[in-house]
Amino acid sequence: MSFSRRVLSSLLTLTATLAFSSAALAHAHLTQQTPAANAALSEAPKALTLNFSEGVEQNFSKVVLLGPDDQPVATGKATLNASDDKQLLVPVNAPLKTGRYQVQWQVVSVDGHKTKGTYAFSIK
Ligand SMILES: [Cu+2]
Repeated sequence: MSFSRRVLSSLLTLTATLAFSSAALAHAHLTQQTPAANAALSEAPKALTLNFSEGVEQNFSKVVLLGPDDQPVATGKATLNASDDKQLLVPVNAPLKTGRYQVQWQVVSVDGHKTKGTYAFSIK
């Protein structure tokens, strides 16, 4: 490969990498949540709030709360904040006992991409 071909080839690779990472940035990533990840609460939350970097589709978004025994806790359906499509609200119906809880979320952003993740908090 000649020098100019090698330069061209690395430029193409760089362009592809940049294009890929800006597409990845457009996905809905969890930016902030209440209760916060790894929070140790003295009072059980009445709801979970999840904020994303992009708008999400309510009908394709799901949040599961697992209790200290790893069983799902009864929650209401995840709904979008009426004035902010980047925020999902999940009412917690059952009184939560002491222990560690895990939140498993899965969303589809308005651009159609799926993302998911987990975080935990505990009640003292
Ligand atoms: Cu995306």
